[in-house]
Amino acid sequence: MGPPGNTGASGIPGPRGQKRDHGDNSVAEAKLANLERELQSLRSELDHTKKLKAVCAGLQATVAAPKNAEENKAIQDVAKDTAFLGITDEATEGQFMYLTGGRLTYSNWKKDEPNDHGSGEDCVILLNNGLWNDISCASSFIAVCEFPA
Ligand SMILES: [Ca+2]
Ligand SMILES: [Ca+2]
Repeated sequence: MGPPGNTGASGIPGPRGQKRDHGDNSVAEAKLANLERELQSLRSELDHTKKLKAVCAGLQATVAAPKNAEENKAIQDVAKDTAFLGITDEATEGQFMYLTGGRLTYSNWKKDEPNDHGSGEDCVILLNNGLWNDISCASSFIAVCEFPA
């Protein structure tokens, strides 16, 4: 076998990139600031639903979510007060799902609810009268935990 060949010559350097225009970046910066703010509010909303889940998860249970009128009444009787249900539309606005997954199979909305009022309402409470209202996940209410039978 012969000796190894010579190293090839290095290639011609590519053309210099065009100098960037130091024009107006303030529009992009403002957009970025807006996005950051939006992200922050989304994150805090997410934290609240996570907390809601965590309330019962620590007890190997889930936040109660009625699947029929009977269960709705049962939760109402246990709670004796306005209480969070294990239901949210945080993933897709207007499409309420159980915290445990799956689309709602039963609902008992108050008239004109859910209305996603104000800056958004992605959690659900059971009112004293048994009807439901969507509210901000940052609100404070009790939650009823449901233990697997
Ligand atoms: Ca909503
Ligand atoms: Ca509402």
